[in-house]
Amino acid sequence: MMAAAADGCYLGLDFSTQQLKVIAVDHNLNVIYQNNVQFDDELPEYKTQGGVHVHGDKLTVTSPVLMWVQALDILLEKMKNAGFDFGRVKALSGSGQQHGSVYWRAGARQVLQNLAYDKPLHELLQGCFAVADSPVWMDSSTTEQCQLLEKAAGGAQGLAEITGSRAYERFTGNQIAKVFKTSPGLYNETEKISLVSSFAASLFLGDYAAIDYSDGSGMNLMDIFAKQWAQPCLRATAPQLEEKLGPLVPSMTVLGSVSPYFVRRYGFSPDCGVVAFTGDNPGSLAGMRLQEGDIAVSLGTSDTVFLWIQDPKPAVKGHIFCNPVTSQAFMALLCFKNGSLTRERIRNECAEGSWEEFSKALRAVPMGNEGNIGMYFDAMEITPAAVGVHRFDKDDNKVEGFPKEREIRAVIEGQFLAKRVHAEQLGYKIIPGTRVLATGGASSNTDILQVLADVFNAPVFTIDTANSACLGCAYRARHGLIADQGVRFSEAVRDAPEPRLAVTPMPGAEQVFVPLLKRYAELEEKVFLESKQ
Ligand code: XUL
Repeated sequence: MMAAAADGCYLGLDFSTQQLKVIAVDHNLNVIYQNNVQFDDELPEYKTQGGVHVHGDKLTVTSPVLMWVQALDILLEKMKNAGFDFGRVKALSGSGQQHGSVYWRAGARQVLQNLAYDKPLHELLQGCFAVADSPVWMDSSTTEQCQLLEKAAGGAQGLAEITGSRAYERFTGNQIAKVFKTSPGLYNETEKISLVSSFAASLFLGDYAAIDYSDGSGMNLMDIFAKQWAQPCLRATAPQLEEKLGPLVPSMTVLGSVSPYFVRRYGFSPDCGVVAFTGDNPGSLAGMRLQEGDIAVSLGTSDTVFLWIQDPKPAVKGHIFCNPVTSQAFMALLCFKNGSLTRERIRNECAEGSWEEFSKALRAVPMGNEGNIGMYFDAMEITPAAVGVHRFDKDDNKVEGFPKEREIRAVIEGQFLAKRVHAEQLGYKIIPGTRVLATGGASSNTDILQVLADVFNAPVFTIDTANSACLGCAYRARHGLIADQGVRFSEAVRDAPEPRLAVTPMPGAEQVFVPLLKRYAELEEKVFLESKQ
């Protein structure tokens, strides 16, 4: 029997590096169920650490694809045993760790279409994968392939202008090129290549699921503006690749209904829709309900920034992806390696290890740090590729050190200036109504958030993103069912919990920081060029 609309619920799954997660939300978007399967603990026979195998060269990193399949068997069994009513699920969607790839052997599609419901998926699909160990995003063994691809696409900037990113080792095209080069036999046995996301969708669909625009943007193979495969990139990667990749679809596409296997084995409704799966970062953007003009800043071991961008300018730093909640916009992802460890080092050296003292110092020195600027790249930074501590006085002269309180303000202002500078270089614009959404460890410190609000001249809200990718995909499942009626994602998730307002910018912040942003950009470029020599 079909569940009444008000009883319906939506599932979001997240096939991430260390675990598989599920969240169910009801019609009002309240979370009604969540569970997970930890790969290392619950599937010890695969002998993974943190969900992966790091190979002898330390550069190659893979995960057994059958482990992911078996994790889904376990998760669904857990849900069944907990009495979860699968018949209520109106639609499901999901996300996968970005960039990872799955190689289906010739004949696998037939197996997917004819799954015997009395057996678990991992038994049925045992012979279906030409490559047993899927390359994942932690792999960095494809430098040679990256160089060849950039050459074929007119250089790093040329490739970024087509695909949204310069060549990165973990990006799928370069991984596929390596499989073709090192194991041409296995490549030729492969009838279909999926991303982790579209592979997971294929399991539910009982057929090959299309790759969505947003996760497809993490491959170095897609023209993100034309939303098609970029032929020069395909040609430079491997033969017959377009056939093996299949079509690209908007991220909100309903791909079909769940396969009869799930109806008979678990009691799903035959009408339960499968909405295209996407990457975990796009999934998080949906979970955070980022809107036009918003920026999300995750303050963790490394700091990550997500942006909603209308008119992107791809660069050799950062990534531009198609936006997962509307085909009319883009998102950008920036990663800063020196995050909380650097903040903690300065706290230990200048504030006796106390966050309270650290906060006091932030309050004691006026915003703008009297024109002093610092860059603290303790480890080789990603954005930009530079290392070392670099301090400048108000006249751009290099200085050896700052007094303790000034050093504390310099590290926080420097980190946030960098985020705004790089965001704007990718085409991000602060607009009236812009919100900065902060998350991660340091987002509990209001004085740090005050600096963030001042540098962006926008209010800062805090959000909990522990499960944002998974939750975002439950929201996307709901939106997918009504997207073709013209309902926007933001309308579909209006009832979801709101982020909490933490701080608003101080009067005069824009006047202080506009000149500093310009100086920071110029000084950082200088540091970057010096580092290259
Ligand atoms: C993004 C990336 C990681 C993975 C993590 O480019 O490589 O964030 O998506 O799962």
